[in-house]
Amino acid sequence: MTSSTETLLKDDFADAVIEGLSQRRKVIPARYFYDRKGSELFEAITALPEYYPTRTETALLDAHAPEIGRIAGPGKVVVEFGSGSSMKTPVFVEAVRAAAYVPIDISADFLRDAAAGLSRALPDLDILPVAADFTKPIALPRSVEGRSMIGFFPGSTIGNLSHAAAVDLLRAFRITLGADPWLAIGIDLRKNPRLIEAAYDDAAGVTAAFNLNLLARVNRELGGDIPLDAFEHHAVWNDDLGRIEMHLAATRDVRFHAAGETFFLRDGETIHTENSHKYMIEETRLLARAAGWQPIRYWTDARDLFSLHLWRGGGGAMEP
Ligand code: AVI
Repeated sequence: MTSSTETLLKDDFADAVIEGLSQRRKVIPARYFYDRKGSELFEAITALPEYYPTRTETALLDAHAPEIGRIAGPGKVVVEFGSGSSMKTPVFVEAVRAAAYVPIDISADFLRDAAAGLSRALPDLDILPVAADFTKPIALPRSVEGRSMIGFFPGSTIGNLSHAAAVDLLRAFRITLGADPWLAIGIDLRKNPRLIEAAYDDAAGVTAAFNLNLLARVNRELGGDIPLDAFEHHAVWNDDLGRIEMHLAATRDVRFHAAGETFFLRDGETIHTENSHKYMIEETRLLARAAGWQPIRYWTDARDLFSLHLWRGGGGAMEP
């Protein structure tokens, strides 16, 4: 990353923290979890016994990615939104017999790691990284223009968005993927809330450390003096909104500085840091259709924990 990009991202973080902590209901957007330390902690979360999504989705991909390849047809360009997760990408790219792989990420660091990891696993694959914000429709490299593409969006990252933002994102994917777009997407399912709460509040405290790292990051990057011992991790199922929420709750009245401002939280007040929506299958279909996708097939595990979907876009005729 160039230093001017770093400065821009830092300003963006400072603005988001000032805005979020100035509200009556305090928030820091979840996208700021993923500095290097946060990304390492997230990797550790994916291996926890309570965190079922990653291993369930991996098993679904192992079992069904070849079928996705058969239905969508071989020789597609695989476009991954978000840097490749080292475990899932090679399995998918190989199973669909991809002609090329285009990882898209806003972070040049993550992209470099993803491309290097994949070229070691699949040395003959044509890899064309794109550093861009994929939440808006973007132009892909000229060499893949006009070729048939399949988007890959695993991990139920879609669940971290509001429903409206999820529809906008899925619409942007459809436009980015050209005239005959396909999408393979992992979506976590609604289930017994106790299982979900355990997945977001593990016994080893890794998710708590992941959540608290956000405050540590404010201290490191924005000259903050937040006393971390005045906050604890909460993970709460919100049944009305079908989502697990993560908060950082003040355990006493606390005053601190960050990004040049002073903030105050009362004992028990929280900073809302993340939503992770869980869907019913019927809701995944509504989501697909609202964004101009046609659900083709889906697969779930034996316990109905997680779902893997194959959708097809309506072709070039569809309105953005
Ligand atoms: C990245 N995302 C899909 C994860 C999730 O499950 O919502 C982030 C996460 N937060 C806590 N644990 C995992």
